[in-house]
Amino acid sequence: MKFTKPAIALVAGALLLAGCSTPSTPTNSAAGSESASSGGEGTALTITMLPKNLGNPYFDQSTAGAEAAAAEIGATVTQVGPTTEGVADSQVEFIQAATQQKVSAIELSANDADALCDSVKAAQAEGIKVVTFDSDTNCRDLFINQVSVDGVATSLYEMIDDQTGGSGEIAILSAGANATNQNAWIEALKVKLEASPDIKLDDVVYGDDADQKSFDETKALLAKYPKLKVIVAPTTVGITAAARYVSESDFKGKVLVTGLGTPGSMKPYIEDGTSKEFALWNPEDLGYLTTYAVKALVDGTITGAEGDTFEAGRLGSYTVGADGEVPLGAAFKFNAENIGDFNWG
Ligand code: RAM
Repeated sequence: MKFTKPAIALVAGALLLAGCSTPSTPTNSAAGSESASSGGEGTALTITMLPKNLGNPYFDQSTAGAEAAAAEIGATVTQVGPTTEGVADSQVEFIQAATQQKVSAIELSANDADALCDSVKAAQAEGIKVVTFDSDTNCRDLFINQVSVDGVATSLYEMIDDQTGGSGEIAILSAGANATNQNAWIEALKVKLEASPDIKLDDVVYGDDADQKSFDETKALLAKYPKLKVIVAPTTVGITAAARYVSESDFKGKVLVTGLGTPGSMKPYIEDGTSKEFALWNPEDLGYLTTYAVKALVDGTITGAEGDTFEAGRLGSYTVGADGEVPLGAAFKFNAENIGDFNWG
């Protein structure tokens, strides 16, 4: 994917806008938090928002976006989810609970492509629309995809190539071992790395989007592979935990941490040199777009077929692509030159 200046400017503008808003703070319990709105018209649209886990600054942003859209369309968003680790088992319970509550729709970032499908299909059988965002399943009505898999893998590859200087050992610290999005990005990255035979991928380890586990996995990685040049964490929780470990250890100044992160949590590590550059998209826009897509599905404006179009408030018009995917946009790279412009996450 090319990172043209207009595209970067566009994404940067959207990110700056997101930085001006006040993100909601989800509860840190499995009970969930509710945001009701009296704005807009139409029937009572009730949405269960089920991220991979709670207490994750990335999902704080996507939920804030969902709530902003809900306020505009008169919907209710209730966030629920696993309290710590991003794993599939507990997501099943939340899907079953939402099904019993007969909500209109579930917005889901899946910790597994297949393990949730029995519960998702049971929800759909009750007429509930299931729209994935961020991380897909093999059973849903629509997937709101932040950036194409190739787009994410290209950004990761470019940063690795730059930060290793084209040779040396790297390792990946991922989220859950079955996370659909991370696994797709890692597979695409491995293909790109074939073009750089002097870059050696030593290992892929999993922190489950849990801070302590990600910290411990980073420590273990560096004990096992002390010559690592770059740790690549394509997860906002993982990258921050990895950067914290490196910045407090003797590896500071020797190992760079890159991947996908939120600017707020990574700012200290850009400033102290532990991270030279990392990337992300706008998770608030992702939640916002997802909620407008849900409205269009429930209204019957779209069915999820390729070519269907719908309006998404301040983001404008969107078209459903192949395989029921709606792409949000491009990734953006954060570094010392621009990190001061962002304060969210
Ligand atoms: C974490 C989650 C999420 C991913 C981001 C980059 O917050 O794993 O799924 O998209 O990182």
